Parts: sequence; C-alpha cells; structure tokens
Amino acid sequence: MLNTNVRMQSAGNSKLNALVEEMAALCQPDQIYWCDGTQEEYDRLCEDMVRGGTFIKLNQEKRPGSYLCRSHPGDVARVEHRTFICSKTKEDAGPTNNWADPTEMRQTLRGIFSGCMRGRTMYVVPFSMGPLGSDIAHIGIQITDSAYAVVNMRIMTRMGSQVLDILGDSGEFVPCIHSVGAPLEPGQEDVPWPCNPDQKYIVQFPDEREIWSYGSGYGGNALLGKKCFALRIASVMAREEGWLAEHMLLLGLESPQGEKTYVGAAFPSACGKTNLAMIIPPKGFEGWKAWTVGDDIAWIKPSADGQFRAINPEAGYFGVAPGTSEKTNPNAMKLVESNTIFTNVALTDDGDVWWEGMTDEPPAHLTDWQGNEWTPDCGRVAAHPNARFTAPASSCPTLDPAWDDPKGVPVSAFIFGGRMSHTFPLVFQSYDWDHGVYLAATMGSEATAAAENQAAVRRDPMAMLPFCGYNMADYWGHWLSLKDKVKNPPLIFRVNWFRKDANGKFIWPGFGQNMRALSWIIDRVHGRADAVESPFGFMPRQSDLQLDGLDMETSAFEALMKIDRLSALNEINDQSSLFKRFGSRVPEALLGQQNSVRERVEKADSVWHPGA
Ligand code: SAT
Ligand code: MN
Repeated sequence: MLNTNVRMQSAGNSKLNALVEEMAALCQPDQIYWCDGTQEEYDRLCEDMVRGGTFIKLNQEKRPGSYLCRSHPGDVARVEHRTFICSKTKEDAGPTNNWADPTEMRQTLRGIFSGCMRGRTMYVVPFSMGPLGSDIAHIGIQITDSAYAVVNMRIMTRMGSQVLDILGDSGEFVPCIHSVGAPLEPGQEDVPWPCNPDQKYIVQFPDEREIWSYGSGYGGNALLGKKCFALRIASVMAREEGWLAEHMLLLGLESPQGEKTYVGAAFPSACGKTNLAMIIPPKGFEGWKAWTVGDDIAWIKPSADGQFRAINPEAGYFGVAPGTSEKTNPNAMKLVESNTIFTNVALTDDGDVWWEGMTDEPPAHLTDWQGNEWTPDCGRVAAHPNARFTAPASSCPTLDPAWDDPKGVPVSAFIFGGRMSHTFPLVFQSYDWDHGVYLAATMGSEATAAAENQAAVRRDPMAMLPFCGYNMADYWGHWLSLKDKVKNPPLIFRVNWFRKDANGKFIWPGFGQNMRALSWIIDRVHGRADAVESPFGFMPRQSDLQLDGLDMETSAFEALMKIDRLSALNEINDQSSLFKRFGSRVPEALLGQQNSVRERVEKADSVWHPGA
C-alpha cells in the first residue's frame, strides 16, 4: 500500500491524478508526496538532506538559511549529447538537435523507468512558470524522486498548492517526469548524490508537450522547468501560438527622469549574462537605475495593445558561482548572502563558501567541491567550474518592482551578442526586423581565446542552439513572422564586449561600462540618438556614445568600431556553413540579408569606421 499525504485526494484535476497513478505504477516508489510549497516543507526537506549527508548546513551567522551540496563528480552539468528532441520526424528536430523516434524512445523510457524509484519517495511538484495566473505563464507538474530537485524547484519556480488551485479541474500542464535512476534495494543504504553513471536521457516530446529525464540530478537535467520546459517545450508552444520563448535576460533601465525602458538580451554562455542582468550604472550615469526582471529566460507574447510583453518564467537564479565577486557582480554577491543552495563550491574552515575568483587571495585551507582537503598550491580547482548557486529572485537587490506583474513588462529592444575578439564592433543596430533576425541567427561566439590563431566560431543562433525544441530554420521563420504581430516591433541590436586590439588586449573596459552601449540603445528606442549607416547596420559615432570619464582615445574607439572588409567577408562566408546545414529550409529573407551585407561590405572602404 502506498502512503500518500492528504493533499493528494484533493487534487481535482483528473488528468493529473491519472498521471500520478500511472507514474506510481511504473516507477514503484515507496511513497508519494505532494508538495505544498511551504517554507516549513522546504526546511524539513533540507534538514532531511542534512541528516542524509546530501546537504551541509553552512555557518548560519555567515550564510543564514544556506546549504552546500556536492554532486557526484560525473554529474556536474547538462548533457547535450544525451538530450533528445522526439518529434515525429528527424527534419522537425533539425540538424542541430539529437532526434530519436518518439515511439522507440517511449519504449526505452518505459523500460528504464520501470521500478526506478524503488526505495524512494516520489514527489509531485506543481509549479507555475511565470506569475501565478498570468496569461503569459504556463503550468508544469514535475514528478521526481530527488529532494534536491524539489527544493531547487521551490526556489526557481512558483511551486506548491496554489498552483493546483489555478490548474483547477481541467487546466493544462506540461508533465515533467524525472528520476535520478538509482533505485534502492531493501536495506541498501543511500548515497549523498544518487544518479545513474551509465544511463542518462533528457527527452523532450514536443508534439505531446512532455518531458522525461533520467539518470541525472543536476541543474537543467533535473530542474525541468528551466531549459527543458521554459525553452525546449515552450519554444514549440510559442511557434504554435505566436509568441517567443527565448534564452534572454530581461533588464529595465530607468533614467533619472523616471523613464523606464525594458530590453531582452541573449548571449551564449560565458558572456557575462548574469552580470548584465544585475548591472550597476557606472560613474557618468548618476540617477540611472537598472532593474533585474530575469537573468536567463524570457517568455514574450504580443499583447492586446499591440506590443510585446515579457515575463521571466523563473522565480530564482541558478547562476555560475566561479568568477562572481564584489568586483564583477556585487549584486549577485548580495543575492547569495542568505537562503541559497550552493552546489559544488568549496567549503571554508568556518563553514562558509568560496570559489575561484571570489577573492584575489584564496583562503589558506578549504574543503574542495569533492570533499577533499585543498590548499592554494595543490594544483586543483577548489570549486567546480560549473558550480552553481540557487537563490530566490526576492533576494536580488535590483529586483524590478514589476518582475511579478502578470501582464509582463513591455520590451523595446532585443540585444544579441557573442564573444568575438575580432570583426564585430561594440554595438550596432539592425536596419529593420528582418535584418535583426539575420544578425541574431548568425550570431557566434569563440569557444576559447586561442592566443594566436583566431579561435573557431561556434554559431549559436539567438543563443538557442541547445534549447530550440524544433528545426532551427523554422524557428528563424517564426521570428520573421512575428513582426506582423505587434505595432512597433522592438529594435534589434548586436553587441560585442570582447573585441581585442593588435596586442590581444580587450579594447572595451567591460562590466559596468556596458551601460554606455545600453544607453545608446535606449536613446535609439526613444528616437534621441544619432547614428551613421555602416555595412553592418546603424552605428554610433564617438560623439553619439556617452564616453565621458572613460579616457578612450579616438584610435582605440576606431579599433573598437571598425569594419575590416576582409574579416567581414570571412565572417559572411563562414555563416554559409551554418545555413548549408539547413538546406532549403532556410528562409529566403535571411539569404537575402546575407547578400545585402556582402554587397555593402564590398562597396565600403577596406577599413570602415563611423568616425568621431
Ligand atoms: O544547468 S542549466 O541548464 O540549468 C544552466 C545552464 O546550463 O545554463
Ligand atoms: Mn542559460
């Protein structure tokens, strides 16, 4: 006989009850537990994990309400090669996704999920991606045997009984089935981080809007509201329903006069997205305020009044810890002062946390992310490079007052940027929507900063390469079609903070100074800033940017902004290998844009720059 807590019987949604029954029969857990989302429940689960050795309670004076968790060393990141899009045909998934036949995959999953929760509790986790009851939000039900996933989901989403109330008798939800894939035989002792070292499956069924994840307890593999739902499944929903699910931060910039402008910005990983989402306006921008709506994902829907309105579907931040410091992101340091779950960071001798980059000088002694003794000369990193913090949005010192508004915030500009040491200027604006979609679709980033040769560019269209739940070429077509859905589509910009000079040094000072590019973008939105036409798009002259206090020589500005014909043509040619992968599915409009930029580059000076 299964133990269930009382809430179970009161869930009136028959589809949900059927799902829970079906999963219980398949996975054979010892008990079923329906999460109510209360603080009391969260505390209890955390304490259980402390007793079981999964969590270490941190020094409550230094990190109140915070815990450290160490994962299995083989379960430390998303597993893209084990991530599948099971659409009807391979072509629907496209050449950039792993496709598997949905019928065969269902059979495989039935096999591995059979009895996979033996000896464990099956948690039922109702969650809302987005403000409760918002038209832009959607509901998911995660079924999981990981208490770690449950407590993280409570931070990352609006989770608990209130979601069941919104779901009602007949509401729609996305089933998110998750198991760490480590059943316990009778009497078998559990380990601190159960997972399956041999088999991992992160599976999306876009036609049925369903997610099945097996074998991993980490991050996006296990917190299924995040990349699996809010991007892969949601991108498919968005195509069908005429909206956008994007890998974007959402930032509100408020002028001293109180004018607020929201931008959505997409960057591949390792481009400082969290820093930008929590930017502090530098000297020269007195009276400006930057407000964080989201740091990773945006859902954007055309509203009745003819504009795009966006929400952050998440309710917390699952951020990379290493590199975060008082210098790089003081707001993130405040964010993680309390009520935070740290995963795979190092433990200090006084029960606090540390990671590479947090301080200039490392502590003399630590316990590293695997629980081993660590000293600065030991030759190993103390924190795993993908170590994370999970912290509630409510702790963010720059949290936008409208972040939880069910109507969402109006988006005036989209910003796309990769890490490029060459070719691309600091900032430019597309000539129109189609051109902007082209700039976003061809976005790329350097994988490594190779010292001599220019590092290979990894194309990452819209920063969605691992997250688009259908054929990327169709996704570009969807983007193109959206300009007709709103009265004034947002302006589209490309930025590049990472250009280097001839000596290999970054030209742009970065971090807070990015506000200078943002402020030109805002002024363009409001029709206040001038620009010149370049081969790549509208570009600011030196005098169009607010550069006071930067001491930037005109020669440095030219190096930052120039368009070099040869590198531009190389770039355009290199884009063709991206387009070729999609064959005839690439929208004509994008090929047309590519021809136009080639013509503009060929006609321009061999070294073009916007001037002073
Ligand atoms: O692990 S997550 O997918 O949640 C984070 C990331 O990879 O960006
Ligand atoms: Mn991300």
